[in-house]
Amino acid sequence: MTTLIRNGRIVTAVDDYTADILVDDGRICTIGKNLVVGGDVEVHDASGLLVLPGGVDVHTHLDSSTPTARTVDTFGTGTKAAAFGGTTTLVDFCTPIAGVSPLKGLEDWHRRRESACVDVGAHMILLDANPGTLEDMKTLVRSEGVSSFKLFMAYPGSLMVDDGALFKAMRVAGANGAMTCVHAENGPLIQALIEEAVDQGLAAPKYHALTRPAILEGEATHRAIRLAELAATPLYIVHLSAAEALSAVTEARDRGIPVHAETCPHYLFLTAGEYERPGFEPAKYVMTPPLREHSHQQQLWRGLKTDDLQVVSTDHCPFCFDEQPYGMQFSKQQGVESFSRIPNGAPGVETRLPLVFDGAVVKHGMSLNRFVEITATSPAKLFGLFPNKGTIAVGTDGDLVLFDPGERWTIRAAEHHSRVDYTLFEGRAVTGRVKKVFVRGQCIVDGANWRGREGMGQYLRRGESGRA
Ligand code: DUC
Ligand code: ZN
Ligand code: ZN
Repeated sequence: MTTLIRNGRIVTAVDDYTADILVDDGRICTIGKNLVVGGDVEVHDASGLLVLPGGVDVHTHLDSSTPTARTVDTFGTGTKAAAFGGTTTLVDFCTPIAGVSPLKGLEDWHRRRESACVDVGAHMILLDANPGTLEDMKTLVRSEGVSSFKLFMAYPGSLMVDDGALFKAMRVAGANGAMTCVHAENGPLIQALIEEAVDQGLAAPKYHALTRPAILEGEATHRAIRLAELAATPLYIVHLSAAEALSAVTEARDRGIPVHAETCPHYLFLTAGEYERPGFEPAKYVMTPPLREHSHQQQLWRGLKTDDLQVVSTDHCPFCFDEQPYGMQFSKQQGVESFSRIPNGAPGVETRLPLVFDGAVVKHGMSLNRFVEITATSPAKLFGLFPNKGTIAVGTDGDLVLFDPGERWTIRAAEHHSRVDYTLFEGRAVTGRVKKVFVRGQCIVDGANWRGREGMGQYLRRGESGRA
C-alpha cells in the first residue's frame, strides 16, 4: 500500500521542516514539497500537526511472569495501548524460567509475541551465568538479534545474581556486540530491611519505599559501573530513579566510560507523597525502584538536559488493582496483608509520549528535537534499531505519529486500551495529543478509531547494542 502524509511539520532529533512524506511498501520513499500522487494513494492531511518518528519504548513486560504475579497485558493489548500512545516499537523483556535455557525462553516469548500489533524486539533476562547460559548469549546475539541482557542485583533468592555472575555475563556481552542492562539496587540489604519491617508488623504499601532507600540504588549503580568497566562492556542502567544513581552515571560518563541510563515518566512526575494516599491506594504506586522525594526530580531533569540520561522508557509492568482476567490472585490485592507481597510494577505504555511532551517541552522548555531524541532516536540507536526505527528519512520504516502540540486533554484509565484497571496519572491534564499513528505506512490509529490488527507487528532482529 502507498500512503501520503501531507504538509506536516516533520521533527526528528536533528530536523524541523514542513514537507510531504510518501510511504510505499512499508518504507519512506520520498520526502518533498507538494508531492503529486495517483488516486490509489491513501492521503492524510497533517497541516498544523507535528510528524514525529514512531516512539520507541525499550522497557516493557508483556504477558510475563514475575516471582509474584503475571502481567496483565498480552502482546495484543499492550501493543495496541502503545500504538494509541504514539509508540510503534517496543523492546520487551523475555524472562526465562529459572533453570530453563534462555534460548528456550525466547522460543516461548515468540509464541506470546505473535499477537503484537506493532514491531517488537526482545531483551533477554539472565538468571545465572552458567556455561550453557554464556553460550546461549552468543547465539542470541548472532542468530536471534537479541543484543541486550538484563541482570538483577536485587531480589535475592529469585532473580538476583551475585557480582561474579554479573561480571561473567558482562564479559561475554562486551566481547559479542551486546549491552548489559542492570537493575541496580543492593538486594541483600533491601532484604534485611524488608525482614526487619515485617518482623515489626509493618504492613502498609509505603514500607515498600521505606525499605528500598535511594542510597542503595546509588551503591549498586556505582558497583555495576565498576564491574562493567573491568569487563569492558557498555552498560545500561534501567529505571534509574535516584539522584545518587545519576551521580554515579554522570561521573562515569565524564571519564568516557560507555554507561547509559533511562528514567521513566513516573519518576519524573510523581513523588513518594503518593504512598500517603488513604487505604490500600498506594499499592498502585508500588514499583521498583519506588517513587522518590521531589528533590530527585530536579536531578533527573538535569540529566535529561545534559545527556547523562539518554532515554525515557515506561517499564510498563501492569498488574490490576482489583479483579482482572487472571483473577484476584494476580492483582495488587495479593499484598493487602503485607507490602512485601504486592506485585512490583505499574502501567505506562500508553501515556509516555504525551506526558513527556507536556512535562519536557511545554513545562521545562526542552527542544522538540531533544524530545524526539529521548523518546525514539536514542533508544533506537542504543539498542541496534537505528535508522529503521527512531527517525524519519528516505529508506527507513514508515513508522510515524501525527501529534497535535496544542490540544489539552485529561488522562483517564477508562479511555485506555491496556487491560489494566488504573493509571498512575488519573485526572492529570496534559497538553499535546497523539492524533494518528502509522506502522510501516499503515494507519493503525485514527483519532479514537483502531485500524490495526493483532499479528501485524513484526519481530525485530536487532544489530549490536551500546555501540552508538
Ligand atoms: N524491575 C523491572 O524492570 N520491572 C518491574 C519490577 C522490577 O523490579
Ligand atoms: Zn528492574
Ligand atoms: Zn521493568
